[in-house]
Amino acid sequence: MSKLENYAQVLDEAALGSQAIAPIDSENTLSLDDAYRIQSLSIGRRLARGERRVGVKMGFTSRAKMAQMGLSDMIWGRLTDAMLLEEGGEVDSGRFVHPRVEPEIAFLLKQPLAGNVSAPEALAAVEAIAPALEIIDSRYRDFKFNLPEVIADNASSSAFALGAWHTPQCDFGNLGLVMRIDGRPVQVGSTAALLGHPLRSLVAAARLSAAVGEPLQAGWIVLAGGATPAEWLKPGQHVSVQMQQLGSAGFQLRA
Ligand code: OOG
Ligand code: MG
Repeated sequence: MSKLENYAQVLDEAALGSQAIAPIDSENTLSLDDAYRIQSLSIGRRLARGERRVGVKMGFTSRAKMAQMGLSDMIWGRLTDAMLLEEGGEVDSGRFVHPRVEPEIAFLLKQPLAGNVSAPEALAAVEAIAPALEIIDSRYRDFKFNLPEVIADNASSSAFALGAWHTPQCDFGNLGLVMRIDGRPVQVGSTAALLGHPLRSLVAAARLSAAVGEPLQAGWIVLAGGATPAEWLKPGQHVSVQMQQLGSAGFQLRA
């Protein structure tokens, strides 16, 4: 087994067993290409177990998220069907190491989208948009990592919840949003926090996915990234995000 395959196995097993691991790049020797290769191999293990690829998640597309994690380069990860929570559903806290939650907006594509596309071209490929919550759960101890480490760990992706799909006809470039934990507002923000307009995140997803030979597909979901800092999540808590014009998404973390 190659070194990269070995890291992919370690990360996949950490996710499966909800066990934190030590950093894998403490010597700063992994390149970004190595990191995305590890991510691909690790997701390959999930696909081999029967999970299905359903899209892409973008990370560090807002200043709030970059500042919180101390990294300033956009990253992306691969979404599978096992990460999608049932609408308004419950999820077992045992599935996570140390989960955090952040408010996002999701795109559902009706056409493939690849390469250097303009914002209007990206919009033309969108079937629907929905408010979303992402549960991120770094497999690294203390939720601490450098850029190659978080990329290798599939950008901390763990689970996501979606609200109802809406037509993308409305102007969604600056929709106010409130994230609540047990009814208490914990983060307030706007979709404008995502690169000035969340469509720019979709444009970036189209370019980055095509660059590794996995162009965005019709039917795929793209998560545009956290619009505010993430909040720690405790067993028993209920989380919701309410977005102007788009309604809400939510889930309960089962104790
Ligand atoms: C990395 C994942 C970043 C986002 O939306 O910015 C991300 C992390 O914060 O652990 O999902
Ligand atoms: Mg996110």
